[in-house]
Amino acid sequence: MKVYLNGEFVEKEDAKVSVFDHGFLYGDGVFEGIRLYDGNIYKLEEHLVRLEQSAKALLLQMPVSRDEMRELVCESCRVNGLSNGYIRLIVTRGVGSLGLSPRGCGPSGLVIIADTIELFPKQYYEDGLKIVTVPTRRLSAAALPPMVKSLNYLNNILAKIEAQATGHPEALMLNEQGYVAECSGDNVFIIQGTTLATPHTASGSLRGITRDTVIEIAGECGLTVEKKNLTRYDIWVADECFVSGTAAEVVPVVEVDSRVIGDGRPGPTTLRLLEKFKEHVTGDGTRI
Ligand code: PXG
Repeated sequence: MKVYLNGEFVEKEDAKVSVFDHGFLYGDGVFEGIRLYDGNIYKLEEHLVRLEQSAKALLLQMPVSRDEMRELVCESCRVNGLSNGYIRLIVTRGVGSLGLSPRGCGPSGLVIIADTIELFPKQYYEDGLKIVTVPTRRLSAAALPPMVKSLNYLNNILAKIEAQATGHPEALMLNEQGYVAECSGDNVFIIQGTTLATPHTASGSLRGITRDTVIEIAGECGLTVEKKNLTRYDIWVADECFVSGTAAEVVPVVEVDSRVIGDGRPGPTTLRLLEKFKEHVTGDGTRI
């Protein structure tokens, strides 16, 4: 496998970054995770825009233009002979000295990994996830806007550790006000009758690109979409629940905090959305 690293494609074993890169020293950088389906990169443009916006929020200089980035992403898939996979784009502050200041760092580092992806075990898609609310709250937007997809994922990693410590594969995270924000690496949705509800981004969730896709296809399933504050109670008593993300796609949730959701099986509307989601992602995208 070849990895793009600061201007050249190198073998995976040689893809090494400096320990003085502030991406390594401080998590000072941004990233994206993108899917390749049948030779088409799904929503590449949306991912490139979000990457640029994350960088802008951190006053981080993009190392290449949008056009160059698009071409490098496609080239990364081609050189690895991939037609299905997962692309990880990473932009770092670059090499600097010890100390937080980004002054003197640079140029920005760029890494593109195009690899295959290991999904959640198949069983989760068939039987649904059992998740739990964790004590760690989602970072306040006043501390670091949750829409910035930064290299510092400790907030989410702590949540994941707490969920796993209780034997659950995923964590439900609340914001400082106690409303539902998202899961450690996925957005969360509930279905109540013919309404699909998800926390608005101001609640402390990432504006997930898969979330946007789910919202787009919800109309085709006859659902009304609401973005609003959700409480744990709203989730517990929902007819159906699921999570969404680039890596996970759409995964049914059948239990939250020991409360069984619906009849404890993946809900019929969730399964219809999942079907439509699969059709949507495979027929669309940027040809590599
Ligand atoms: N929330 C958070 C905090 C995320 O990190 C999502 C929601 C879903 O967003 P998308 O745009 O993917 O629908 C994410 C997704 C990785 C990796 O290793 C990426 C994510 C999460 C976990 C791991 O590339 N991002």
